[in-house]
Amino acid sequence: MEKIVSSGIIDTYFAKLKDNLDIDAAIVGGGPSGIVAAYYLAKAGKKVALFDRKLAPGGGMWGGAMMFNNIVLQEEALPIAEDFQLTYKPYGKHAYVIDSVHATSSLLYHATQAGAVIFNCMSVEDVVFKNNRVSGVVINWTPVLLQGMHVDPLTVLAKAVLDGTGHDCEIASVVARKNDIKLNTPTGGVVGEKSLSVEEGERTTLENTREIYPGLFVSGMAANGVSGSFRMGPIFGGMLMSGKKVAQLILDSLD
Ligand code: 48F
Repeated sequence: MEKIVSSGIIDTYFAKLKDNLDIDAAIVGGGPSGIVAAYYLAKAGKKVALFDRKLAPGGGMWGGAMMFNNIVLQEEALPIAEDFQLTYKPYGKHAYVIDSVHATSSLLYHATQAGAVIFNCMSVEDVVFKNNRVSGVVINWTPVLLQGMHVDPLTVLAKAVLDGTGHDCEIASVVARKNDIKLNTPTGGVVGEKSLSVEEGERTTLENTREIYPGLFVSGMAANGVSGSFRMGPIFGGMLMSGKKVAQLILDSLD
């Protein structure tokens, strides 16, 4: 039995990894926007893998606000909440409150049920850059990077790469820094996010969700970060809507 447990895990894990070395969409970051994007892409029949450096993907959604584990959604995001079968309660005018653990686990459940493959404990440290196009991601184990070990990475080819890494916009930053190119942002580089303004931040998250370089898309806080817009705190409708919007943009580009 000991041997079956170990070989079962090893055989199937490596088959899963091998099966995802050339995919339609590579999503970097399992925050709400990345998971929602993974769900709609997988639902549309695309081959999609999501990489998150943490043991538990979910990004900034688990902790609510200051670890008060509830989050707020606005009315416009309710159709997405329905798609993920989230249970919410109205609070005040046009606001809805959801238990953040229920919300995060439901997002992850539906994305994986739809066929998105999640690789946790894996960091994306760079992209594959070919013919002036972002063409995949460069992956390594998070503990390798945390330890500062000099171990070379592996690559995953992807027709589209989504930077859903949140406030630090890590993938857009590495692409801009290394390749002497201009991104589709106000400065041509990563502008960096502004302080907190809820309505403005929510609105611009959706506006800033776009392809910022051939093959490279941004969603969620990374979208606002690259374009120099506001953060918004523990209201998550913009994140969900950004994930849905970017999935459609990627689908359009794939077709
Ligand atoms: O920050 P995060 O939750 O992304 P998001 O979808 O949502 C933002 C909100 O949570 C919140 C907010 C809402 O109002 O302001 O902050 O923009 O999740 C980002 C995920 O990306 C992972 C990280 O572990 C987290 O789960 N991540 C970041 N960089 C990398 C990465 C990387 N280089 N490789 C792999 N995963």
